[in-house]
Amino acid sequence: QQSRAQSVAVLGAPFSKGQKRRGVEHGPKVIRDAGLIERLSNLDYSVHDFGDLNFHHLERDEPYMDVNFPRTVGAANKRLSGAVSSAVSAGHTLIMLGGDHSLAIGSVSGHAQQCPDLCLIWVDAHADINTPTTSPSGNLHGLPVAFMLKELQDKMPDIPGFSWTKPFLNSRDLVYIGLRDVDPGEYQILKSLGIQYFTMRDIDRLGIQRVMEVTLDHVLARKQRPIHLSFDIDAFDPSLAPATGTPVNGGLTYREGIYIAEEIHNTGLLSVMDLVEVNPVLGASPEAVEATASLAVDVIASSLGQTREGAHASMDEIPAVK
Ligand code: B3U
Ligand code: MN
Ligand code: MN
Repeated sequence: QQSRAQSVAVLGAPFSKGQKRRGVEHGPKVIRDAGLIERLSNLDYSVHDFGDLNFHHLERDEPYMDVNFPRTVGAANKRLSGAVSSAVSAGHTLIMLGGDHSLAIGSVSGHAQQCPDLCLIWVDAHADINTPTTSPSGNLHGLPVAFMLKELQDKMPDIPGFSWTKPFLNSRDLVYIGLRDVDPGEYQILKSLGIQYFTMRDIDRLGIQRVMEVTLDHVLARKQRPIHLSFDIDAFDPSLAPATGTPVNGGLTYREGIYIAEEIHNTGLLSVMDLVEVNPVLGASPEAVEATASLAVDVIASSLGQTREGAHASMDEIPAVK
């Protein structure tokens, strides 16, 4: 089961135009500063830090149907999509550091270019499946999943900036974990497409162990396939991850979040992971920012095989008396 890809690549995407609050573009920096690269190197990977992408500033970008910065978000995601696609084709397991969650459009679509049979596990307080018509905010970080789903094709208009991408995912290949703030239109979409999801209430009822069993069974039972894990830090309770744009009370505990990551690692199928929505500007104190960033590092390390029982490859015998 421990089929570990030897090579992990880390790619920063300092981008924030999928929502209105400034600061989330500094996510990659604070997650790196919390020691990400060193932690991954300790896990016996060869770690390739690809640095941060450069996103171009667009002078004019009028809203389209109340959707903000469509061309800016579209161009950034086109770029990210190409970078993710080439990292995956080079054989890396890729960690994408956001940035806001609109970046999943580029990340998942780039991954799908190389792995058309991928499945998607979305860990988030929010479903991020609004269409321009259902969106209450006009923020593109509330829409990324709607761009991906084949079943929503006729509900999505041609948004300027997004002509490069076409829906590629079947709704049965998607599972949500951690939901607790779902808009009316999103609820309608989840129900009418029969999407598998686990709200925080479901986690309370079933326990995280059962939730992961059903999740992995849902996406892997028919076929072993590459996993895309899209992890929004706001899935965690705001007491653990305060430095984020839209915190919602009643989120994942530390242990639930780590357990999700460990179970995904144990499949041996993690191919790309997004870690998004860490916003250092919104932390009430430097400690709040550090706690959030260090939680992000813990989740990434656990997704890549850090265990709570140790298992250090470099020590396979009890050291003898010298
Ligand atoms: N569903 C709301 C709020 C939201 C979505 N994602 C985040 N917040 N982070 C929306 O704006 O679409
Ligand atoms: Mn999200
Ligand atoms: Mn969220």
